[in-house]
Amino acid sequence: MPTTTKLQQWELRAAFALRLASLYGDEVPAYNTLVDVSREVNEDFIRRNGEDAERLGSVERVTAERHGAIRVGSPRELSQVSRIFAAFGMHPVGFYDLRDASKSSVPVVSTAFRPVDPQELAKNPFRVFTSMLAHDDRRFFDEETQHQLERFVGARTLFPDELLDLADKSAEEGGLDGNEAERLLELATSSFKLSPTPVDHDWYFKLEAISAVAADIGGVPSTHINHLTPRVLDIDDLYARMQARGITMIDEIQGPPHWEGPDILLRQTSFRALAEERTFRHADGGIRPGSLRVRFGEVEQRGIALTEKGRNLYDRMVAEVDSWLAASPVVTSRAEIAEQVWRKHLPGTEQELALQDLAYFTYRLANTAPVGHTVSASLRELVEAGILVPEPIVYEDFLPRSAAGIFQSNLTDDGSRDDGQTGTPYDINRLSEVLGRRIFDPNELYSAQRSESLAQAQRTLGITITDIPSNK
Ligand code: OOG
Ligand code: NI
Repeated sequence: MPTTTKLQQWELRAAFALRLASLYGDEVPAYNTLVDVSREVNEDFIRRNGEDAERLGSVERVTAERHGAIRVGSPRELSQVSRIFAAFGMHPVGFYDLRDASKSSVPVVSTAFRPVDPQELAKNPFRVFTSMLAHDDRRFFDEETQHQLERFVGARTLFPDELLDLADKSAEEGGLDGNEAERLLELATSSFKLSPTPVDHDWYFKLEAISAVAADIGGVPSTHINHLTPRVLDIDDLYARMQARGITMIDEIQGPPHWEGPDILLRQTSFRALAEERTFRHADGGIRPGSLRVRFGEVEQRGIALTEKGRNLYDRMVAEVDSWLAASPVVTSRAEIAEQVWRKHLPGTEQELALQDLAYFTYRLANTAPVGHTVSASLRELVEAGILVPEPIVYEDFLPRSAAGIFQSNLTDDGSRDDGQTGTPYDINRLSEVLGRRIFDPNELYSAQRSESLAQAQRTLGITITDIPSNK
């Protein structure tokens, strides 16, 4: 008889998310307000919308749902962090290059660690947006600064060996027993705690003049959570309630607008970074208090995942909003313009999003499903006849432009960059090499879910569906 029960990866993941939330709530109390208001918003939304409210995720999932953001300084640190997340069943998905997504100086490339299996996502979808400093990118760092960064980051230890060993064991064995699980959680959580070690003043501010993000990563002796983000079902409501409480939010909600049709992708907003006390070590040897503003609170509302075709349409719509706004910046707001652009181009129903292959859905067989004696039918026929019911696949990833907007909205200064220099080439393959494991392509994951459900429908109905979308 086993004396200790083994904790599965999803249980470890749920516990890890909770511990980070309690750590971050202690460090940044405004985060607790955000979580309280998010809960109120969700409860009211569910009261107003009944069952429909759970269309994009169960109440249990959405209430527990968080994403975190962390930043590391080197390929070595990134590969270590990826071993830690693997212990919790979180795998790298997607590549985001924020260096070009922003006019400010944001010298990072990123991926997100998250569960990839739909059942695992349903149990606990905790995900962490993880950025690595591109310290060798000449547009931001000259040779001397690059070497200083390499020395500084190379000399620190973010994650103790004991943590990495336990993490590898959990990844291999699919979880850990009680005592080891506790130790893993303790060590993993404390490696994201804000360090009390004094910050080298001159080094930090040398980096900050180049990029506040670079200073937050390479100017301090350890790493920390940058933000934790609860999920809400109505972000407009959340925004209004936070303002009403006197909390200054960034100017607008990033991503798609509010409109009467289906929610797509991801809408996000945040409150501004708050001043936090830190101690600094000065050139004269003195240690004195000061403050930094780098950490903030963010909130998000998730919509349906778009196919490549849908994503291209999305990008065209965003471009249309931009050019329209540039032509009439004073009279109209981005949100109003976007709402009109959405109405003009995007189908107003989930069913059409599915049938025009703009967004990802799985297909459920209706309880009463007589197909007759046919051997084949099109997806449109089956859906319009009510035989197959499209169920939306929620977008589990991030948007580079919103991410850049979130980074940027919290910078007091644009920093400096020299676009005459050539940037270090990074893409999903190069970052996969750094991680030592393949980064999943989000579209492949969504598309596999759709294909599986359609294959199942064909088997059950005993017919061929003629127009199954084949690509991503
Ligand atoms: C990450 C910013 C990106 C999001 O939600 O898009 C992000 C960071 O500030 O480190 O978290
Ligand atoms: Ni975020």
